[in-house]
Amino acid sequence: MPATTPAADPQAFLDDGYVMVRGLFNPDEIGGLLQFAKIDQELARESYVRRDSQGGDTRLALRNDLRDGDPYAAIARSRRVVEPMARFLGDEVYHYHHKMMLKEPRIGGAWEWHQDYGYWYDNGCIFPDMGSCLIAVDRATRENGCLQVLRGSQRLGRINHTKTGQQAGADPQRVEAAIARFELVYCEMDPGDALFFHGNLLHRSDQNTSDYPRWSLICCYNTKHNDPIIRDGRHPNYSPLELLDDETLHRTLIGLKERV
Ligand SMILES: O=C(O)CCC(=O)C(=O)O
Repeated sequence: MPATTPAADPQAFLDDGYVMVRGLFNPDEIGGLLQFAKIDQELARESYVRRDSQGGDTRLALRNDLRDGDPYAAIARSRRVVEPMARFLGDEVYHYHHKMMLKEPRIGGAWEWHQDYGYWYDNGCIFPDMGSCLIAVDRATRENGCLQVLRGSQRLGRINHTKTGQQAGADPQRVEAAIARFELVYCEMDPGDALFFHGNLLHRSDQNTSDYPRWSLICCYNTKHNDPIIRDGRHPNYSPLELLDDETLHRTLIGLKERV
């Protein structure tokens, strides 16, 4: 499993705020997911739009629950994703939510500079010990609006967020200072590559002005010691995650081709 390679070194996550694992999912596995997702009517029905500040529409489908037989849930509970995330965050993690980002050709909107913990802080999470794993389903390039990160910016701690359009963005003055201090990295990714990143890492993405879609699955995790101090928040409180082994995940994803 690629996640045990030196690239999954927790020190790199601490220093940079992210770790890229190339080929976490092989072409057959991610190909199965891609084919299934593109015709998945339930996903399409559940998706909704978040308008960016320039009027671009970015579509996403977010789930707090892990449904039986659901391939996105299988990935979110897989050892392949969960174990590296737990190593990076230094504790057992649980599923906070997962979402498919559907950045469509020509209309897919931008995401403003933000930290995920900037959103999650208000959900009663008192530590920033939270993270996301973005898995490229389509190829992600600068042209179709790949994720951009400011390398090491998680060291700034949480920045205040305010509403811009239908999204919340980090305080622009702080963002400007961060841009002057941290390297801007365009996370171009092949299908199956995965980016693990810390909840305080500043990130954004451009509109998709290309002719190609940019779909990605983002699985978000909280640590056990950071169980929200409120109940009935926007995302779940701690409950142990039932992990899916690699062989079962592989069979699930390969088998999706038969469901399309
Ligand atoms: O998919 C993207 O372009 C950005 C998504 C993002 O930053 C988020 O959901 O927090």
